[in-house]
Amino acid sequence: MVCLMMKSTWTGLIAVLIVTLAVCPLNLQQISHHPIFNGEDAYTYLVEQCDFGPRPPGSDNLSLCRSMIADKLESFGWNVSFQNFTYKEVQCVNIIGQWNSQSNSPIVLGAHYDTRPPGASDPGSGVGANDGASGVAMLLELADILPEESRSLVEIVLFDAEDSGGISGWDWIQGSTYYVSQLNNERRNSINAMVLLDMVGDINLQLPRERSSTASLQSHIWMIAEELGYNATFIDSYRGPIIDDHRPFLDAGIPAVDLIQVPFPPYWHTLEDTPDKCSAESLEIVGDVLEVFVVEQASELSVFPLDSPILLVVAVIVCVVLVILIAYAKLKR
Ligand code: 1BN
Ligand code: ZN
Repeated sequence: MVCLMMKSTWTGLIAVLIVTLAVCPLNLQQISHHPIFNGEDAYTYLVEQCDFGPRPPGSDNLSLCRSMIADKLESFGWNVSFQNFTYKEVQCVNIIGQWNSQSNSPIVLGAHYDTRPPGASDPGSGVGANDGASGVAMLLELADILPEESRSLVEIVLFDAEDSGGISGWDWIQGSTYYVSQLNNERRNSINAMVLLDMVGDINLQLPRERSSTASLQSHIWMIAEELGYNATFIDSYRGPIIDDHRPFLDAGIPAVDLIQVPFPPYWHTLEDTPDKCSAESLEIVGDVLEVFVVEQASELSVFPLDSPILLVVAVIVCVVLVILIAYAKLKR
């Protein structure tokens, strides 16, 4: 009898193991996703933007840079559209990259692609290597390397007119303000997460938790950074709040996180914001974290419920208990 019970138990356990192995490869692959984000490629995209020179709203430099960004996104297979708006008589343009133009992607990844013009209080950000080009560079590299199955979860939005606050009566964050104003209810409700990249390229990059960001989303990102060993960059202290392109999303009830270096580096809004202040290593650290974040979201949104490790453990325990009960029932007969 004992022998029968053990035989049933082992048969059951082997069955559980086979079922688990059959359904798990997807899950295991997602959990142990090894990021392939290439910081050197991202750094090249940063330099390519700076080569256009200063890129304030309405300028020819910004227009040329916009074409370059759109061409790159399209060459990686993304559908690109332009969202035009006028602010204080200047023609401004947000760039939107979608994998599948029909779908309501739950993740919006954003960065501003304009640079700050000279004003009365500062000389502007010049070529804006960190303040402007770094976030765009990172999103271009992500657009190239994200696994195909996770791309439809993402909408890439590159905002115009973020950085002219206080100059000629301009306010900050006009591109993101316009983008959010154009979302209908269905689309607004379909966005689970907005992640903003702003000033993410500094050689000595330190990203504190920006105070107005959505706490749960921020903690999720910081947890991934810790798992990847990046807690010297994603530091566990609070700064801000910062007026930035995540703000209109928060105001519309959309969870949003700003990844931004605070305190701002000494070259911020000066002509010294040049590529030599940035590094491929910093871009790769943040890019790795974002890549894992997106791939993990793809896993969590997967139709198969056992993609959750906790559910999987519970399912295995239930199977084992069932096998033991069946064995006991046979033993009693
Ligand atoms: C970020 C980069 N910002 C400007 N350049 C947003 C900002 C607005 C930061 C006001 C400080 C004050
Ligand atoms: Zn700025």
